[in-house]
Amino acid sequence: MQKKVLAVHDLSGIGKVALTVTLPILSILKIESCVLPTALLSTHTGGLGQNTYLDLTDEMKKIIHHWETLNMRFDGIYTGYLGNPKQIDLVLEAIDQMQGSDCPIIIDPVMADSGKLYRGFAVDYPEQMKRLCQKATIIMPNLTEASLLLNEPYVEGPYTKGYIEGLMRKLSQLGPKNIILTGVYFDESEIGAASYDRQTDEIQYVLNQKFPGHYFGTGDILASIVTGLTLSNVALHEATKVAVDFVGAAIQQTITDEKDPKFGVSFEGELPSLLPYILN
Ligand code: PXL
Repeated sequence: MQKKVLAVHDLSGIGKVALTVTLPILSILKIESCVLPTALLSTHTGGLGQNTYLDLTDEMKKIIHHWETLNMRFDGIYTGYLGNPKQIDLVLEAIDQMQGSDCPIIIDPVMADSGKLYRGFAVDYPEQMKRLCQKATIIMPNLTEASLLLNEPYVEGPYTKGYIEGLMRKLSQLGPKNIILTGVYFDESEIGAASYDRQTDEIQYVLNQKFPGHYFGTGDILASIVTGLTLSNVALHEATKVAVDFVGAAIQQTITDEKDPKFGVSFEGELPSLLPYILN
């Protein structure tokens, strides 16, 4: 049976973040996406000028209530950019009402990067996001989001293994079984992610060549692949490796294409590399 994921993200028209990367990735893995959009933006909020922003909180409430009448049950719930604390409450309601019997909850606590909250988020937002992370099976913060979830000061890289491992163990104590920490690097040559499984206390690092600059949407691509592969029964550490390698290849392609990374990475040509992971 084909699996069905509830995808809770914004729709940014330009910039290849959120739904515009989530949907193609889940589709190529033969997973059905049911979409609960959080906001409609002209572009992402990260440096493409004065983006428009239509908040969809009230619409989300109506959509959830309609779906409850349809008795919807999902095989996975995957959330990314949520605009405000009210949306966190709505997602908690959706989890409560529509979580299937074997339904991983994958939370990408999108709110900050490079030591700073994204434009538009209040200072108490991380505290609200923590409530959602407590319900998660897998959380996928970057290092800024991890420090905010733990109420710790942001530390600039390069990092030590001791620091990274300490963060992951503390994050798993919030509730999630698995942690994937993104943006991990130990020197200026390589960057990637660390995955942690609380059950085995096992940590894996996947690192690829580090390029200067910021590549928008790569966190969303990573989390979408981990979501899809988890639903395809691929184990955490392998899913993380596939996702990090995919992002590395997409960044390489963006550089080859001489594209401005503010407009997102050239990931489309890499999609067929995910075909072997379709669950039959
Ligand atoms: O890639 C994360 C993301 C998602 N959605 C919106 C964003 C960002 C990052 O800047 O602005 C609207």
